[in-house]
Amino acid sequence: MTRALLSVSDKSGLVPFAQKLVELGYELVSTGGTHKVLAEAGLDVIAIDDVTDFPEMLDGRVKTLHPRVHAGLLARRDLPAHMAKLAEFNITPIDMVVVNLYPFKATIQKSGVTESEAIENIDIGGPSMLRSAAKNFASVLPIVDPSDYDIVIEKLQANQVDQTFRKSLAAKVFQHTAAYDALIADYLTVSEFPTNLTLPYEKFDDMRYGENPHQKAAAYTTALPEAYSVLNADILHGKQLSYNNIRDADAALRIIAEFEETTVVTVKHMNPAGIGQGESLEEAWDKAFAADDISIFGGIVALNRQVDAVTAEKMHGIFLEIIIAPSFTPEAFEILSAKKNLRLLTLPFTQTISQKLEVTSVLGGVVVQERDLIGESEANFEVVSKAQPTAEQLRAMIFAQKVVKHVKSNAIVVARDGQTLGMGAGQPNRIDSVVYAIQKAENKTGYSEAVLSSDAFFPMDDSVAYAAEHGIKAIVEPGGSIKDKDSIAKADELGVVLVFSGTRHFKH
Ligand code: 93A
Repeated sequence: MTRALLSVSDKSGLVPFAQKLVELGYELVSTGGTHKVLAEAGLDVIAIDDVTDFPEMLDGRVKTLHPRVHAGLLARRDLPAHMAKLAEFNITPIDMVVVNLYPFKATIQKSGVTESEAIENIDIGGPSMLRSAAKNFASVLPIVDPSDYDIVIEKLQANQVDQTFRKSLAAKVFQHTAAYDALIADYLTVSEFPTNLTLPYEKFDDMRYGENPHQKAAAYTTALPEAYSVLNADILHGKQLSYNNIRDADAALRIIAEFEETTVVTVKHMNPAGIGQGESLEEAWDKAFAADDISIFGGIVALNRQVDAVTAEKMHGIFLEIIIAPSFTPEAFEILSAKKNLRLLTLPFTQTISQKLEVTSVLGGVVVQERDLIGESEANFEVVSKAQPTAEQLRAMIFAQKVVKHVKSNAIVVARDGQTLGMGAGQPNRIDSVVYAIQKAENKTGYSEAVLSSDAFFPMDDSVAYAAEHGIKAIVEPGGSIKDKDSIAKADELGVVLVFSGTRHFKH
């Protein structure tokens, strides 16, 4: 007779599955709660105590951790010595393990959970049985996921349980127990950069493709989701987000989190295209749009206030991929949802970004760092030129600094208070980014009030010279170059304000 051991915390689908196993000729063995459910459903089921000849003990901490269980799972059926050993100790082989684990994640997500409650929900016996069964997948079926019950029954009925299927179930077990342990490790870890970096991620979605159509892709969320995340957004309208959509929307969320004022951010290819602020959302939109009325096409818009009908009407005229906001008025939703493919996303904007490690892939590994969450403050500014900044220039500098940290280096932002006017992004040479940003900005309304911000220091005085010669009156950069003196001298020679922010904001 074939024997299945069932021990599950999540009892959904258990009874019909067990019934089918019985029909297929399995004899059932089960632990306390699982046994109760099966017996109540009228199934013949052997109690685990009768197998181990030991009572469950230590408040259930030791139920199945017994040689009668683990030898029954681990014995190699192809080795006569192993089978003889089972016979010698009167141990019945176990051919299937159906286990899902104590709900550790759900427990630590409960508000006010104590550490001892969390620890009690670390499953030891369950993963042990799963791992024993998975190691011996050649002869034992390990089933960890209730959504696999149907396929297992189908395969058993059709006599199609082959090695490939067995191996896939075993792989699933080790992925599952590894992720389970990773979350426990994460919960208990105090050191920021542990020797083994275990990141518990869960499949969020398969995607049609990655950055390009020939690249396969999927998205994963952290096991404990972050509320302020594009992966947590409600998609009110439009089709599934693509790989690039997710990254662009993420960039938009990171940028808009800098601002409490009514703000509109547009993003293209992870760089801000235009950012505007205003008394009303409509005014903020007008400024963001005017900041770059061409690049915005096919872009992503984030707004940090409820989208109203007037603003919606204005956005409706433009081809956009995604609009993301805390909410939409019913009129605004009606206007925007007329476009079939436009995604409308909502998300709570009350969240601040928490300090978590950011992981970036390199060939053969990852590098991990803290998020760049340092705030911008006039208190850190040092005026190094003879010319002194006006209050308005200082406000514009803070605004530009908040933007420049989200632009790919070498990053230059030309902005006035509450509106970007031009940007230079990702040029390998800083002066090229300066030239480009000014070119974009210099014919726009408000350029006479504009300041120029740089994400890193100027290695030479050419950036200051170029900016000043093109009408820029105030510049903010971190400082720290051995040639700072040249830049300061150039600023004084040309009569522009130069402020050192003290903080570099590379974004590679
Ligand atoms: O407390 S345990 O770590 N010790 C064990 O020996 C053990 N055996 C099974 N947890 C153990 N289990 C877990 O009990 C299973 O993984 C399953 O999640 C749960 C099922 O318990 P019950 O059948 O009493 O509801």
